[in-house]
Amino acid sequence: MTPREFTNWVEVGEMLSPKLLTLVLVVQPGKVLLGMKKRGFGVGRWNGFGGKVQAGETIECAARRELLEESGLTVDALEKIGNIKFEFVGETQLLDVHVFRADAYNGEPTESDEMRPQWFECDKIPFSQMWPDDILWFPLLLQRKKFVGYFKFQGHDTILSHTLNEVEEL
Ligand code: 8OG
Repeated sequence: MTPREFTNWVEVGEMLSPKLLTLVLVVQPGKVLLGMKKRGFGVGRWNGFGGKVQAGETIECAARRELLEESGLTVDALEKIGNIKFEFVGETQLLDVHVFRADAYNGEPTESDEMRPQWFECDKIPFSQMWPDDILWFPLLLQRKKFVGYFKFQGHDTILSHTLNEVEEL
């Protein structure tokens, strides 16, 4: 990114009101748990489990709550693995998604009103039925590499521009 692009990026980012969201990917050797979103934002797409951070809640508490509500699972350790910001042309909200990885879980994946969970082998992840940015950062998550990204969308299917970088710390 050039200094000029960075300045534009900061200016755009500051004009948009941020909305905090969580996303948890449960990973086991050679496979990852995804859920088919049954309603609302991202309906019809496979995704990790997550949602909005509520007032008075930490981001990690929100991640655990949403994981339990949507998949029936609890986890001991949640690893902060990514932070992705999403801008949608014509919309004033900037989605600020905090991505976590969990490698051990308790319970059995259970269908909820919102999600139908299913395990996928890591070489058969259904990227064509996922948000289009996921194919870019999933490999980092699976290799346990931390990352930050910014995606500018036109509608829900087209990425106009993006940045994605590995980082040491989040
Ligand atoms: O509560 P709700 O279901 O609306 O929360 C949206 C969920 O979708 C939340 O977990 C964050 C996640 N999410 C986005 N954009 C993207 C994206 O581009 N890729 C993936 N994998 N998840 C996303 O909001």
